[in-house]
Amino acid sequence: TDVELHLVTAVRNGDLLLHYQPEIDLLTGTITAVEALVRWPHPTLGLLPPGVFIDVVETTNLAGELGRWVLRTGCRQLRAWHALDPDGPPLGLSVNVTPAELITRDFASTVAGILTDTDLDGRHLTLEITETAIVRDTRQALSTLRDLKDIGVKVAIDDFGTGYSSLAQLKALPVDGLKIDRGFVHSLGQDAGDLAIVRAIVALADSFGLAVVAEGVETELAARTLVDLGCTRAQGYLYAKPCGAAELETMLAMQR
Ligand code: G
Ligand code: G
Ligand code: NA
Repeated sequence: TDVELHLVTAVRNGDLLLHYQPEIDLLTGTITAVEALVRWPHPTLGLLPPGVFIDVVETTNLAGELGRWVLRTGCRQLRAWHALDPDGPPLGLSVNVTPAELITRDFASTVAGILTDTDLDGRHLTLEITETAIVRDTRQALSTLRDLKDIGVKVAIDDFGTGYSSLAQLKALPVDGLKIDRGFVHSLGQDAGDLAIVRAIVALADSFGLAVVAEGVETELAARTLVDLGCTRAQGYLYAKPCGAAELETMLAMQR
């Protein structure tokens, strides 16, 4: 289709844009990391969110190419932000990885190459994976995760609590963190079920030694409840929507 053709060209030429959404330390109110979120500035339809085109990317074999562009662009930007504040606590970057990318054999070496090219230390990078990849090809996913660990990159399971991986799989996975799905977070403090689920996820993360981040925090009540439950890192519209690099840079400057 027309959209597919345009998208292929946009990905090939790098005519895409990254937005960044802050991840907040709830105890200090500071930005500790950002999540890169891709946008497609379409010539006639405007700035398109990934929901509109990520499926096309998966079905047209563009996932690898798009993923490499996002990683390279995000890592280069993060390196530039580190240079602006060399003595401050180093900002982290989270990048979403599609299942197709994660189960590609050379994925970890691709990441290693991008880290070298952009002169970025891997410990500042967190790759957000989904349980889908693990279910689709457990062997290859595990092998890639071990290689990523070797190069010092962190991995978090995104949308945790909505997928199909078992606790047995979680136990065996070399990951560093969990991101609590926003479906459990947006009504937190008003819904007994969500409270029980988030409490259980935080306890699970604690006992596995995993970092835990809540996404989709929209109210002060949800934020307070998270702190009460021991989850002190969060993302959501209450703090900031995804924004362009310049706007994020202004926010970073304000907290220095
Ligand atoms: O920004 P928005 O809410 O439209 O994002 C919708 C979904 O697209 C999110 O679940 C997010 O994980 C995914 N997404 C955003 N940016 C990227 C990206 O760079 N790569 C991949 N694979 N997925 C992304
Ligand atoms: O699942 P993932 O973390 O990749 O999703 C990121 C998407 O979630 C982004 O597209 C972003 O726009 C959206 N998002 C971020 N914060 C909030 C929020 O507080 N509420 C809602 N509804 N969506 C959010
Ligand atoms: Na994500």
